[in-house]
Order: sequence, then C-alpha cells, then structure tokens
Amino acid sequence: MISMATKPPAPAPEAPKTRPKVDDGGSVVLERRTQRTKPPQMYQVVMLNDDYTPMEFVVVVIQEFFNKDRETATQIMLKIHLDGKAVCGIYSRDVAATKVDQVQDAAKQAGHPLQCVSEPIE
Ligand code: TYC
Repeated sequence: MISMATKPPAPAPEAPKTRPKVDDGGSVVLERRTQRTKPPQMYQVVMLNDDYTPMEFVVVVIQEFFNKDRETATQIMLKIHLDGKAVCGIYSRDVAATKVDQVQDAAKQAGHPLQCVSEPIE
C-alpha cells in the first residue's frame, strides 16, 4: 500500500473578534465585550477673583457663557469673591477653551481684568 503524507488537522480557527457570532445551535448570539475606548478627558473652567471687575459683570458673564440662571450665577460669583476661584462649568477640551476665550474677550472689551482658566479634571 502506498502511504500518502497526510497533513495533521489544522487547528480550529479562532473565534471571530467581532459580533455577532453564531453558536452551535445556529442561533445568533451577542457577546459582551469589555469597553476599549476611554471617555474623553474633560476640563473645568475656573474663574478667578480680582479686586476690580464689578460683581454684576461677573454674574452676567456666568449667566451668558455658562448658561446659569441669575441665582446660580450670583452664588458662583460670590464663591469666587470669597474663595478666590470657582468652577463655572465642565466641558470637552475645545468647548472649555472656547468658554475661556469668550470670557477673556468680553472682559477685555469691557476693560476688566477678569481671568479664567481651563484645567483637566481627575
Ligand atoms: N472681587 C470683585 C469685587 O469685589 C468681584 C469679582 C468676583 C471679581 C468674581 C472677579 O471672578 C470674579 N468687585
């Protein structure tokens, strides 16, 4: 008898890494996957106290650019006044940078030294 070289059986192919997958019974099943994408880094816009910017101006800026009602804006302004700084809002990097620019532009236009900064959180 002529013996023919036989290949060893190929290893079973790996399960596909994508969903959906067909199980032994032919049903389509969804596999739970661990989340691979990190949530984006967020930034807090912090407004700083100074001795010259009028309180009313700060309240209006917080209302206008951080979408706060007058009551909330007043509380934030007073926190800045008393503590030296306070967070006005939390945003993605680009939105936070835009808020800082808007505040700086409005302050410069009005001739006030009001400053705010964007800081990564966590
Ligand atoms: N300290 C200012 C004043 O007494 C008021 C003020 C509040 C200024 C908040 C800046 O971010 C600020 N007129």
